[in-house]
Amino acid sequence: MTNPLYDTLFGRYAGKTTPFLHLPDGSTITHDDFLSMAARYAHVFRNAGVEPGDRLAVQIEKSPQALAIYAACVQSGIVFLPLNTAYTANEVSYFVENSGAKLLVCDTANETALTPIAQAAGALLETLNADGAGSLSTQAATLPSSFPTVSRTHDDLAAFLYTSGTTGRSKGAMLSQQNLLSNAETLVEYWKFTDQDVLLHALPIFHTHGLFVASNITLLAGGSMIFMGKFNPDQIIENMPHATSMMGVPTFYTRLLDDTRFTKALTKHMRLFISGSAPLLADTHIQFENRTGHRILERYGMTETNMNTSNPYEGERRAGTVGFPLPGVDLKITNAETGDTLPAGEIGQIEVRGPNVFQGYWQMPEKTAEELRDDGFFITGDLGVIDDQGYVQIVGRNKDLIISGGYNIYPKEVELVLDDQPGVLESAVVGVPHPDFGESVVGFLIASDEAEPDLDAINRTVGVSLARFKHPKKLIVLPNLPRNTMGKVQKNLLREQYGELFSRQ
Ligand code: MLC
Ligand code: AMP
Repeated sequence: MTNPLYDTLFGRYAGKTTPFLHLPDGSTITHDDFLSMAARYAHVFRNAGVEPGDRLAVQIEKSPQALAIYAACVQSGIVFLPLNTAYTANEVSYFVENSGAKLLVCDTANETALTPIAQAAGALLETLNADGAGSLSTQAATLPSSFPTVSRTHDDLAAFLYTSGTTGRSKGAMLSQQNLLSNAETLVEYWKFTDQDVLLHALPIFHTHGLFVASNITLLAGGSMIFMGKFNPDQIIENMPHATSMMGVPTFYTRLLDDTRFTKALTKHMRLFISGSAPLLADTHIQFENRTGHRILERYGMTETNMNTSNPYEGERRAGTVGFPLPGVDLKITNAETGDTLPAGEIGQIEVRGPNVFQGYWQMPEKTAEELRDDGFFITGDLGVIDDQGYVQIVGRNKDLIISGGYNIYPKEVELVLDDQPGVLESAVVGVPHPDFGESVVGFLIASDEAEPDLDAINRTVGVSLARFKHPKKLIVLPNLPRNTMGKVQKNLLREQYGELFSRQ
């Protein structure tokens, strides 16, 4: 009986009282405590009739328990489907229904709103709060602290992560055990993680970055994590003396640079700062080095592929680039029209292939075929160029996507909601530079003949449909939208014209 992902990341710690999670209240959870918690949850899931291969959706605040649900799913062969806590009930409804989840775990605060949604989708519902209380823990308390690991192969699915689509419908990216394991193995070696590492973990654990990159690597290396509920500069600064490494989105680093307590002395002992999920401005890279003497190591990844490229650990970490393709990853730059590979120095779409690349989108064969070629190359939708020394630079996106504070927002999804509002004839949503979030969402509205749009009312309605981070930070009514001769809205002109909207005072 083997389960490669469970055995490698979790099972090997059975009986080991080595520290795994250091919590802000000063307590520590050992590897063995963590495995016992996961095993009890695995029993609850089995007793509820959730079978290997079934999906289990989870929308709860970050906590050791939330991470243990991931381990429980891996151990029992269940496909783990974590959801952003910011998603509204409307959004969760789609994910539960689309994935066919057998069970939804939510916070008790959302139980009333989500119970009818789970029922309509034929899913069971259990609760778990950030403090560990809830129906899941109540049942788990009386169950055994070990669970017979379910046998899996490398090709079996381990997780679904939903990514928004250009048409506005989210797609479930299917990730196999091998996708996750191979990437963790590569990164531990590339970034030289060891059992001496203590990682500052302030990222959410419902996305690739905080869940797979940060947690899987730490587990594989045998290190521990200072596990914080969310990014809070006070907590980061207080805990940094006990850490060796940190991972974050660029907003983490710009916020730390804004804090005068973030000094060279504070970071002197640190081994590594890693950034990803959104472009790190070369200026931030340089400021960080001037302040601390450390060069942030920037890497590039995606939900569908885990990590693809990274700046080197030992060689030159070059600002404004995402480094080299990782070992085992093939990367090429192609002509978007013909698919032909372009020579070094030419800009084109980035395609990647390797054991890290996902298995396709759940029940969307056409979407899968559009992005995943028969020969295994995945069309990322990012535009890039490779320089003469092999460094990959991301220069833009071939997809209409906004990345705000590391979260992805597909304009189409927001436009569909805005277009539906009284007084709105049509809308265009674009991302403009923002000093804190990198990019921020702005909604442009064209009034209908009958009425003027009521912006307050629109903001309220948007709040019911869409997660907070997707809301336009500003709505602007225009007499018309700039269009090209084909009638297509020229979003680039809006981005240029409103580029200074959020610039620092
Ligand atoms: C919060 N808000 C955001 C936001 N996060 N708005 C836009 N973009 C975001 N990212 C909203 C809040 O709801 C609030 O709204 C207001 O902005 C201010 O909130 P805040 O308290 O300042 O935000 P905070 O809680 O501090 O969160 C900011 C953040 C967080 C940057 C710390 O967004 C974060 O942890 N981001 C990480 C995302 C991540 O892990 N991405 C990885 C994806 S994986 P209001 O109106 O109520 O005040 C991936 C692949 C790869 O991309 O390569 O890694
Ligand atoms: P997601 O779908 O949330 O996984 O986001 C993946 C997208 O984030 C990629 O397609 C890129 O556009 C972007 N991304 C991730 N890392 C970087 C980076 N280091 N620099 C620029 N963009 C990045």
